[in-house]
Amino acid sequence: EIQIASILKSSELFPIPQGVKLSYGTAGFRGDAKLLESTVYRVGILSALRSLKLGSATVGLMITASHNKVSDNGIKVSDPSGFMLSQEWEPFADQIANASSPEELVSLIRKFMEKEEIAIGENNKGAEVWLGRDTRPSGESLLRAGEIGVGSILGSVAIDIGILTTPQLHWMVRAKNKGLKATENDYFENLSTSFRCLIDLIPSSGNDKLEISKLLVDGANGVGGQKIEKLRGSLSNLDVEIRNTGRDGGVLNEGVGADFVQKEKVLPVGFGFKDVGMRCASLDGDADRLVYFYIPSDSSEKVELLDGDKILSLFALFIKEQLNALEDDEERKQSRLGVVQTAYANGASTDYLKHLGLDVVFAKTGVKHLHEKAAEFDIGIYFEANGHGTILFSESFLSWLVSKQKDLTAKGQGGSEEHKAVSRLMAVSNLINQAVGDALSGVLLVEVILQHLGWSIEKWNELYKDLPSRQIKVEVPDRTAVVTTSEETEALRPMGIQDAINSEIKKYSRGRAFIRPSGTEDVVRVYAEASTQEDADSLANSVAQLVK
Ligand code: NG1
Ligand code: ZN
Repeated sequence: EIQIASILKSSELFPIPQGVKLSYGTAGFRGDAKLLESTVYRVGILSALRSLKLGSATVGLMITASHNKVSDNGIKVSDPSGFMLSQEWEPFADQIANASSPEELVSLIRKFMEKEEIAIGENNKGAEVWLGRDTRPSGESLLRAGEIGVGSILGSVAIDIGILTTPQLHWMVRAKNKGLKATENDYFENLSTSFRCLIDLIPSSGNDKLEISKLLVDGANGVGGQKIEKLRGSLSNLDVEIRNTGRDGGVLNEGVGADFVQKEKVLPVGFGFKDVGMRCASLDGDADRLVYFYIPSDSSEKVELLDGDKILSLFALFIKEQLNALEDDEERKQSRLGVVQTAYANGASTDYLKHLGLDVVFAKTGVKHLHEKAAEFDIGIYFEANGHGTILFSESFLSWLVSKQKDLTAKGQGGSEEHKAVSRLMAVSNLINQAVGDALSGVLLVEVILQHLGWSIEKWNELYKDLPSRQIKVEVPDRTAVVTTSEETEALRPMGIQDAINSEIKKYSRGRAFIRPSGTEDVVRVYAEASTQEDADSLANSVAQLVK
């Protein structure tokens, strides 16, 4: 009863805004920051309960709206594993976020605790929640609301771990629960050490082929550029210039950032003709997405985009090369590596990956879905076209690598190609964030692979040629009117719309198109591709007309 009094009292501070329906969506709650205090407070409560449910393991709360506009904000939960909140808890998140009064809130919490058998008492250790935020000005007061939510569950501790990228928070939560060193400095040290290790393993011939040219980074005026600045000093073999750090008056995600560059296919602010031929990377507002681009010498300020699919392809190629160097059962070797994409993946990338002989699996939009499928492989690489992705290594495969390395060393084969391949795979597993997609670790892995292969960005881009594509956002009165199949490639509702889409698709060579309601914005998304840009544009436009 003390517990209930405590929630009743604190929830009075955070009245729910009228007339908004909140949903956990593709990546947590998002919306106008001014309307989110009650939501963040309530997710604070949820995160404390999550920690209690899992034996007081540390849970993470990240306050960010990623690539959305600066006046928006959002909140998502990191499970103790560092992965996204278990989807089983999402309905509870939706319920409490929408509870219309303190009494309803308390009753929902009570019922849920009973069902989940969560007890608060002297015999239990309290909950522990780490809260991080991006650079949005609304982040600080929202973080306070989250702390009060956590604190309303008796015996809980809320720890403010400051301004971070989303992947840093997930990494730190994961490390903490594994009993590893888990500060931001540990994160940086882990990145620079494993990067160094991969650099040292570059075959000497690869090394001389490419003079290490400067990398230009678009920081989206957000947290990512600032963190690379901190990391830069401890990296050798990488020369980075960071633009759009947010300190020169630029606005977060406005005309900058990975989402802008990928969706609009134009240069971010601060990049222009002077940068022709330079290797450029763009991060999103919370640095969990990464795309590359360059301006070809034959055009004026046209952008050549290397999206998540191309990053995935580069990673797959490199990993496959290492697997090939292992003395391993041939069949096992083939089945160890799998890749996961979504319906937004460019058709040409899927063809390329299949051509490499890889197992390509499709998942619904949203990394929680991709992650799940990637975890089924010894090495699972997942990427959304927008640049969010990572490489997961299974625990059993990692132990296999460790014993392999020991064996080879014992046999005096420490300098063999196989030993090097094993060491590279282990270094990749340390470098690339095992919790979520991470633009910082992604940049480092792309850079070291390019150096390893002696490739320029143009050469990398030639792996395959993207099919022309177009994305459009359509504002509609009610986006939930669009219901898709579980694969998201066919619309079940409104009735008849899929037939109409199909007859548009038929008009184009290599035509493909689909619609789905966004889980993070109040729009319906249209995706189309075809053999020419004009066709892709025209297909997208006619499908958009059907949606309106
Ligand atoms: P929605 O708004 O549900 O399409 C967008 C991205 C997702 C994912 C989430 C989370 C596209 C088409 N969609 O989701 O892939 O990254 O945001 O940030 O890029
Ligand atoms: Zn993001």
